[in-house]
Amino acid sequence: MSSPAQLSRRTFLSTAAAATVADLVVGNRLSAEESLSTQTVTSPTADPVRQAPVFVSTWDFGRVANEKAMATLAAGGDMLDAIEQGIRETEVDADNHSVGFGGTPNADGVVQLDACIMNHLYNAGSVAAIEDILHPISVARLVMERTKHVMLAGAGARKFALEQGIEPTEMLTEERRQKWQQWLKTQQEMSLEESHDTIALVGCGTDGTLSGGCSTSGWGYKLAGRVGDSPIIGSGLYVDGQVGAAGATGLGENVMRYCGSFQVVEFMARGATPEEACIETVLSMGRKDPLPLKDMSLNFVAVDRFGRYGGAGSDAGFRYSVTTVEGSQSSDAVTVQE
Ligand code: SD4
Repeated sequence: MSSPAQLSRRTFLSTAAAATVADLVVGNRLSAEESLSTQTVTSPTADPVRQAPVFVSTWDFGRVANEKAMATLAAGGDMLDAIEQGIRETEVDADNHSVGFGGTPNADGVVQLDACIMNHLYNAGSVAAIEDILHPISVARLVMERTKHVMLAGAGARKFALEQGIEPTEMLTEERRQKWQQWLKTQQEMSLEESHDTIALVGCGTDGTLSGGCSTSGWGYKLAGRVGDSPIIGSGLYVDGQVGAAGATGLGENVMRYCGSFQVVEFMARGATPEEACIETVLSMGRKDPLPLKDMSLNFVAVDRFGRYGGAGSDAGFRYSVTTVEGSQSSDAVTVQE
């Protein structure tokens, strides 16, 4: 079997038909002429110089999480500490209505949270539909480190967290409770934009160590017990310590049917850059699914073991944040549409 280094030198052949891809990629940083459709994407003949540490996360607010992750690393934490501490920042932000405290509740008015974490050694922990817990990402880590399981759900996940000494917290804010009561009158489905603030945070450490995490309150006013892509290893997050890491935001029902983040990492394993891998994953899902891409809400961020990073999604407004030792920036991801 080829080593990852050999794999990275392989020629990466886009599987898409040329015309189709040219029609679909309308990214701001990838013109149709440059798109994967019109050329064979050849990965470098030598490994690129590693540019790490780097943290990459979904949306503009991810910047705060990235910077906390970088500070944690600088203070002597490891990559998993960095990811956990970074995501905890988002989880306590009451202004983010799709993650942690202040998250939008389910149809019964209960905030149910999903989160997962994964390291470079294929160890993972996850909690799904957990209630009353301020930091689901930390419980996910405890599942990984202190149990023989990968995933705990619902009442069992909550019980485990309390047994670990975590105090229960009411996660529904008064503001969200009032919104939910208004919603009860119409029960109108939440738009994609309103449900759109999951944090997926992936990073590459100075020595190439990869890790990632994801946390969300999920689709607003979902049915009680609904679990999205975010806590599912391979869907909302995947880390291959020898290749790269990827995370997702968007409509979990669509991401999880295709194991989205796993696909991104697999494209990187075959030589794609992180950005190419995100684009190819969205394209591949779009080709298979009867839904138009514009209605699928599939958005990914990725980093590889060289510290290269990228993002792409089917949502025109999808943005992502990057933090290196030089600073942070948030920018538009490549948009992939029909
Ligand atoms: C979910 N993927 O539960 C999450 C929602 C999301 O930004 O990403 N919001 O389906």
